[in-house]
Amino acid sequence: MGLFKNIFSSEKKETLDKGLEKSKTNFFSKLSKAVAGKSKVDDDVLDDLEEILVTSDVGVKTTIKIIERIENRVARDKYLGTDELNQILREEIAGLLSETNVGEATDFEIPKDKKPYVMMVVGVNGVGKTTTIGKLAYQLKKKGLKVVLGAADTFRAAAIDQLQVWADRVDIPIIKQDMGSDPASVAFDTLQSGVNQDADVIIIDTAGRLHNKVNLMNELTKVKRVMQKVIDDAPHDVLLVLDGSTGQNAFEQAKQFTAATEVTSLAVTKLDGTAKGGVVIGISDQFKIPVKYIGVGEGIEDLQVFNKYEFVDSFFK
Ligand SMILES: Nc1nc2c(ncn2[C@@H]2O[C@H](COP(=O)(O)OP(=O)(O)OP(=O)(O)O)[C@@H](O)[C@H]2O)c(=O)[nH]1
Ligand SMILES: [Mg+2]
Repeated sequence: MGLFKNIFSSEKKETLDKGLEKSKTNFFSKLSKAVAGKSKVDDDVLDDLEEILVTSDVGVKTTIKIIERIENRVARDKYLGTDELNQILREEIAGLLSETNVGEATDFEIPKDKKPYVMMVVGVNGVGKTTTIGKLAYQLKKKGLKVVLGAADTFRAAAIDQLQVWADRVDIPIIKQDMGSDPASVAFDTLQSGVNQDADVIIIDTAGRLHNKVNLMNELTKVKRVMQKVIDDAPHDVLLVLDGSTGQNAFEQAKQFTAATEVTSLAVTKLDGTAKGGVVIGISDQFKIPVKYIGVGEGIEDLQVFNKYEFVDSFFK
């Protein structure tokens, strides 16, 4: 099928295949039970499939759309063998996701017309913001871009240290202040420094935990406003990081954040070691905001540019 052009490096594919292993094992063991002893995709199989998709964290809305597509196909083709079900799922889910085509990247790159390109990374605590920033900075630096980090999560001393560790690992500058200082002030300093250093990309880490949610959202708004004193259209990208291993919780967080603040892209982390990888299918179907990156491990190389076809291909194989 032409949809799955082999444009991906085999190494990337291997990491993805491995990362999705648990999700796949979970899905296919349920699916093989559901089709055991049945040769034809009938109403019972479809009922079971619906339940399996929902319990694999694809989400109810997206599951309904997938089932509808497969029902249409059954009506059209009259006889669909259960042995074809994987292939059909692959095709129909890829088809569904291609309907919400929101500018998909194929490589780590940033728009060239903004320099410095300012990214602000947001999300609740522990989802993988700092780690994602480190991995992303590494990839961008590999592309020859000059990257500067800003430690605007001043809520915990360890948060600043953790970003410092990544800056050292990637060997790039970091702008920071003491714990408890004003995050907006750190962001301001970082943007100024980035402009002075002629940086290509600035990535700002933010706190995921404050005394309450309203505080957090107010702070993010303030950080943005202060950035605009240095670069009037910054931030150019607000990247919301979601922990894929929390399944439906990741959905909820995406809903809440996108309602409270402007988010322009998504990263879904911790897809390795979870059986809830199906959540990415639901998120990329239901949010108008593109999933740009996925985290498939804790290592520096374990961030991938999300490609939905590749993902579906890996998942249903
Ligand atoms: N397995 C796995 N672990 C990850 C991934 N991304 C992040 N982690 C781990 O998740 C934990 C939390 O990551 P952080 O980057 O500190 O998360 P954070 O959002 O910055 O957290 P706060 O600073 O507390 O708000 C760390 O132990 C990371 O190593 C991933 O893709 N896979
Ligand atoms: Mg952090």
